[in-house]
Amino acid sequence: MADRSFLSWPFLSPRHQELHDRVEAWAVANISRLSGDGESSAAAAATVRLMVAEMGKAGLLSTAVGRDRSLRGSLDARSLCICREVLARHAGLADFSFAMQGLGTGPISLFGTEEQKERWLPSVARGTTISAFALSEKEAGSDVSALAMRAQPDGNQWRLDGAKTWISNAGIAGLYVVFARTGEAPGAKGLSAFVVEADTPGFSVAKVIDLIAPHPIGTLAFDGVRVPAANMLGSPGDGFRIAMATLDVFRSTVGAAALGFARRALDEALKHASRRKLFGQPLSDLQLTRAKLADMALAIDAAALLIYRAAWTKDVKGTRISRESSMAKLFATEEAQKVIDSAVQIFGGLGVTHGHIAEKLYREIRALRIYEGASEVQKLVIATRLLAEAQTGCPHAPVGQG
Ligand code: COS
Repeated sequence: MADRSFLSWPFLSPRHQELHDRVEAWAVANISRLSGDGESSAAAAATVRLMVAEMGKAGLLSTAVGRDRSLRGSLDARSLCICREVLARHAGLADFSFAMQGLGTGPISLFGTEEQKERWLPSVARGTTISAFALSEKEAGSDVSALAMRAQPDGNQWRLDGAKTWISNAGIAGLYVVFARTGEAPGAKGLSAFVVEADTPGFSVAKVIDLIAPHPIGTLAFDGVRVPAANMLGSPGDGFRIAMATLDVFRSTVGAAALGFARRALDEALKHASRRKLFGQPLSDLQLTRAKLADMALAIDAAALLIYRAAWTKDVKGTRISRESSMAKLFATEEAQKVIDSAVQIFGGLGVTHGHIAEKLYREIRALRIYEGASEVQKLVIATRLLAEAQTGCPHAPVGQG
């Protein structure tokens, strides 16, 4: 049984506890039935389709897209973190299915007009449309301001040309939020965000990418894709800020997914260490094992504190949380990698056996230290905010827009 003590921390309220229990009950009742056996990209895509549909029916996705009535339509970072933590503890693809419905529509939830929200969010919340966040390009993953994809005005439309890669849900998404250069200014200031529906002529999936822990991901091609002006989010030139503010919310939730993986690794390691006999005693009686377990638990609690601090700051203080969410993602993902590695070590040979839970977690966690900003990028964000704060003396000093 995973540790629940964090649910009574002051960052969270009774409605978060209720959400935790609801998601946990859904996960216990449904995840193994929905998880396919195969470990290919195609099998993962089929599983994600199924999971999204079932999560939609169960009402879980309204939290992911900020359509939860009790929250009056806003994204609640603590709820997102709780859902991701619980789902990741059960299965990586369950977390992925939930998270991408949120990230893919995050720019609409945060920056869309009421009309745009009404147009695109309900079907994503119902699980009948899958969404995707299309930012990265071959030469612009970490360096977003180097983005090359173009969008040019064409009458009452925009014409999009170029390619995106490493796009989660490529091929199964019905809508993509796409960032492209509209050229108001050089670098970060010349980008805009558009919603592109998958059946728009000129749009195609050029390649499916196979990962060590498969999930649907690939390369997209845009060849004269025309979208109405009404599909632009915000104003021309707002794209970089929209992308970064969306990532500010979702980066702490990546930390929460890592936390879920780490909690599972610790739970499994505790059970194994108590049962396994070695040198005439349980493995857990060995001091070296105890030291490992203590380090794992410490990393998990520290990560949880950073994650729920970041989420609380967004929800309650409403200030920019670039520093807090980058710290949460950086620490939680890096520490989860170590926690899971320790679990593999405690399991010994079993831990490196294909299909074993520790082996699966070992593959699942790796990508989280890279996507939505690699650990190195998180350090840049933290240092930039620190320097800005040092100059202004204000702990949540805006830098430019923000
Ligand atoms: N909210 C609002 N505005 C923001 C912001 C945020 N979170 N972050 C930056 N901005 C603004 C800045 O204030 C700055 O505005 P001014 O020029 O008016 O001061 C502008 O945007 C440019 O910011 P900055 O100079 O920090 O941009 P850089 O090009 O140096 O980029 C990094 C900074 C590297 C941090 C950014 O490109 C990044 O996060 N990269 C990783 C992207 C990523 O996660 N990729 C994975 C794809 S999604 S799976």
